[in-house]
Amino acid sequence: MDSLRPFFPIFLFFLLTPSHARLRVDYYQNSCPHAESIVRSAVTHMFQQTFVTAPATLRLFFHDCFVRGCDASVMLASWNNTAEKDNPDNLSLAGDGFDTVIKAKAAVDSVPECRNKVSCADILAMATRDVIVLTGGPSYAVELGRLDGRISRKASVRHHLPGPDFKLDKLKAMFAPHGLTVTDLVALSGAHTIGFSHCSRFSRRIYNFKSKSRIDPTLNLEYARLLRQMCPKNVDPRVAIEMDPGTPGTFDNMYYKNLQQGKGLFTSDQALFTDAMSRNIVNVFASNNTAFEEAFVAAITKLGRVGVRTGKQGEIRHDCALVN
Ligand code: HEM
Ligand SMILES: *[C@@H]1O[C@H](CO)[C@@H](O)[C@H](O)[C@H]1NC(C)=O
Ligand SMILES: *[C@@H]1O[C@H](CO)[C@@H](O)[C@H](O)[C@H]1NC(C)=O
Ligand SMILES: CC(=O)N[C@H]1CO[C@H](CO)[C@@H](O)[C@@H]1O
Repeated sequence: MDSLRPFFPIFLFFLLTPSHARLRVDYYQNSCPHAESIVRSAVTHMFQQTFVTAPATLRLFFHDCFVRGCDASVMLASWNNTAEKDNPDNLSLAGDGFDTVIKAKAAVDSVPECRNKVSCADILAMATRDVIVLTGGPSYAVELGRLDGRISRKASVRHHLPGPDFKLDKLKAMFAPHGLTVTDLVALSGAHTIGFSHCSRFSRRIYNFKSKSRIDPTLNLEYARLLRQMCPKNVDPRVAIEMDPGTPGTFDNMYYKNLQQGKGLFTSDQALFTDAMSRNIVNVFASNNTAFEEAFVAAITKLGRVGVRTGKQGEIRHDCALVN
């Protein structure tokens, strides 16, 4: 027994040392001590100009982290349209999220001591926390020290982002490899308490469902009728509707109360309540906003650790849209 002991720590060290080991909340303390307040004021300024800053930035962070890790690869542009952002799913990535990071990066870089010291990936992580606070959600300390990636491929997107037609099994299978549990999945889905969706992302649920009424039976009928009004059959593809009809501008637990009433916009939302495995978590978050906020902060902190690059695996991009 004793003789085995030395092997375990060594073995575990190589296999289990998490890649986020070097993230720290005070990472820029010496190199750019005011990084957070500079980012916050740039984000606040953007938010005051347009509300979409908030949902667009929050969603951008999710997409960044799920595809090749939180390395701002989602922001890279390519001359031949082969980057992550060129994936058809990009329609959902409102330009405001990109603008927010670019503006905050410019604000940081305008301070001489900070110039080219703060990564785009970290700025996106900070901006995400800031938009959550600006819309009434919880504040939290953001772990920092991510480097920016050099690779971005359209083809990586399809297999890494969940679709709105996913049910719990597929959602779980996509979150688990990132160390995210069902509780994390339910909490993070609460991000749909703000923001917008294009009609095409749920039109099957209101027009083409395999049921007599053609409407998904897990959908609240009154809500389905309202959705049909807002999204008529030949709707302009640019039309986008609020995902949380209750309190669309506020980051709160209304999303879960909606699910209890069959008002989850996507199959992937409603499935969290339909499936007995996660229903109780939805009920807890619906009845206790504090419980939701705590779980959300824990989950988004874990999300921010996904595939983090350090050392030679990355760089601090000078321009968030281009590798150095
Ligand atoms: C659980 C699986 C998820 C699925 C299937 C999903 C799917 C979608 C879809 C289809 C849209 C609408 C896009 C459009 O038509 O414009 C959307 C919007 C959004 N999603 Fe998710 N999402 C998921 C999880 C998340 C997570 C984890 C976050 C963040 C933590 C997030 C944040 C957002 C936000 C904020 C919007 C609104 C974007 C805007 O208004 O610009 N989603 N999501
Ligand atoms: C697009 O550009 C990238 C980077 O320059 C290159 O690696 C890739 O092969 C190009 N793809 C096509 C289809 O031209
Ligand atoms: C709500 O959740 C918080 C955090 O988990 C917990 O401390 C509190 O006791 C809960 N409140 C109620 C009324 O259950
Ligand atoms: C906003 C944006 O970048 N839209 C692009 C999304 O992807 C399609 C095709 O992949 C492009 O045609 C759009 O310009």
